[in-house]
Formats: sequence, structure tokens, C-alpha cells
Amino acid sequence: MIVHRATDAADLDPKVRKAIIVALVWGRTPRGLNLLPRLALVQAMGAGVDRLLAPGVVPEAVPIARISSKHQAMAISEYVLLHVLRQHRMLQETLNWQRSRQWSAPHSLERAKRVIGVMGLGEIGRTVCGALAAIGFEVRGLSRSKKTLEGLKCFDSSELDEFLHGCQHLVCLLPLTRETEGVLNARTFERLSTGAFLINVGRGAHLVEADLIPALDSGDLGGATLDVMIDEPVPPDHAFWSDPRILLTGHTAAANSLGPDEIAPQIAENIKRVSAGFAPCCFVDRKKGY
Ligand code: NDP
Ligand code: OXD
Repeated sequence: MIVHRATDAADLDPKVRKAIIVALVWGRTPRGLNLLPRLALVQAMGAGVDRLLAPGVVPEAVPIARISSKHQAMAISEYVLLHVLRQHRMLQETLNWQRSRQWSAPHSLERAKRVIGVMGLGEIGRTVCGALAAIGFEVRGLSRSKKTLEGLKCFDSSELDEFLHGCQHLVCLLPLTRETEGVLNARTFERLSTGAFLINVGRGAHLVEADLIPALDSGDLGGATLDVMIDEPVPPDHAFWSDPRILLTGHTAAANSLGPDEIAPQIAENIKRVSAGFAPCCFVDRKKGY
């Protein structure tokens, strides 16, 4: 097998272009995929495929597949636990107490009374729910279609308001689609428990950025942890950098979790499958957008 590297297929030699059957993509949006006449698969090297579904990026007839990774789901669970616990155990307040040399720290709510809503019950969302439930939080999950999962109150997208009502933490692990873009907005925040915490691990465009600081000012939200942003890297003059109620984590929630041991066999299997005329594993439903 021969591997060529390019961001734009137009930069490849025309003979090479004619031979390519699989494009492995990550990071920047690939260009020129329509110049590859034998292209049989676009294999994303991660979970989110929103950029590949933008018009004109991947020719309609070419299937797109994503990676399925237990390690990535575990890494994101670790990230969500860290930030839920940081807020649950009032880490910032504790640090402030230490600075003013006060012995004793603020009391946190009982775990079982803390309601955590996870938007998205895919491979990652389900793992995150399991990790949160395992340490005793009350966890509820939202998906597009109704699910029945042990130990979890499940809601579908028609039950969004019911799902949001009473959540003290809202974790977004949705794919970015036409339906989910802007779902983290003022209306959503108003429906949560007053002073709720937001953790966005999905995609930047899930959040209506203009609604965040007003929601923090009004007290609808108590804080936000944002792993993903619309513009990455975030420009230095962005207002979120200097707001102490907002923590930006630079798209690191799943950092270093996708190793070759896990993803190479999936890619190899998909190359075999498409070469033999079969559909790839973990393929994306273009109509649903994930
Ligand atoms: P999946 O595609 O496996 O699952 C998506 C889930 O979202 C499904 O449960 C689906 O419902 C639900 N969903 C889709 N549309 C809606 C909707 N309109 N309303 C309610 N629920 C909806 O995704 P993953 O769990 O693998 O990943 C989720 C996202 O996390 C990725 O798309 C990516 O954007 C982001 N991500 C971020 C990373 C980071 O480093 N920050 C790393 C990895 C992923 P149903 O079950 O009914 O289909
Ligand atoms: C992903 C990511 O895999 O954001 O979607 O890392």
C-alpha cells in the first residue's frame, strides 16, 4: 500500500490521483476530493465528521466512516468527571478560601442530589453517563431516538425541556448537525437549574457564544467549561479568555487517546471492505449528519 500526503488533492500528481481509493482525513478540511475518480472511502481519523459533511467536501457517492474508540470515550469521561467534580467539590471557592487563610471549605451538595444531563448518547455519551452514574450522581441522557439504558433516565429530542429541567450540569456530547447547531443557547440555559454548569465537549457551534456571558451574568449559569469553540484556536482578543467563570481547554478533552493500536486495524478493515465492494464499518448517515 502506498500513502501520499496532501491537504488538497490538486497538489498530487494526476497519475497518483487516479490510483487513490481511500482518503484518511483529520484536522484541516480536505480539498479536491472530487479529483479522485476511484475514491471509495473517506475515513475520518476521529469521531466528529461535521466538517466533512459541508457541501462539496466529499462527493455524494463516496461513503464517510469515523473511528470508534473506547480509549477516546474513556478520556472524555475522565475530562467530564474532572470538570463536574471541580464544580461539585467547589474547587475554585476552596482555592479562594485558602488564599484568605480560612480553614474549612464550602460544603457541596450530596452526590445523589446532583442532576447531570448528558446531551448525546452515542459511543462517548453513554460511556460518560456510566462513569458519572458509577460514582453516584443522578444522570440523565438525551438522544435523537428514545433509548432504554440501565441506571439512566433517557429522553428523546422531543422531550428536551423535560430533560433540561432541574439539571445542575449540562454536558454536550452531540454531533454538530443542522438540528443541533446553536442548541446551547439562552432558552436552554433558562430551563436548567439556576446557576447550572455547562460543559461543552461537542463542537463550538453548539454554543451560541453571544448567549453565554449574559447567562452567566443573570445567574442562569454558574460557570462553563468549553473544550471546543467555533474558531480554533480562539483569537487572543476573545472575551471568554479573561472571564474567570469560563474555562477554555483548547480541544484537549480526548488528547492522546487515539493511538495507532486502536485505529490502524479499523482503517485496515475498512480499506479491505471497500476494496471488496462492501460498506465500511462506522459509516456516517449523511441524512442524519452523524
Ligand atoms: P455518536 O454519533 O456515536 O452519537 C451521537 C449521539 O447524539 C446519539 O445518541 C444521537 O442520538 C444524539 N443526537 C444526534 N442528534 C441529536 C439531536 N438532534 N437531539 C438529541 N440527540 C441527538 O457520537 P459520539 O458519542 O461518538 O461523539 C459525539 C460528538 O462528540 C462527536 O460528533 C464530536 O463532535 C464530539 N467529540 C469531541 C471530542 C473532543 O475532543 N472535544 C472528541 C470526540 C468527539 P441517537 O442515539 O438517537 O442516534
Ligand atoms: C473528534 C475530536 O474525534 O474532536 O471528533 O477529536
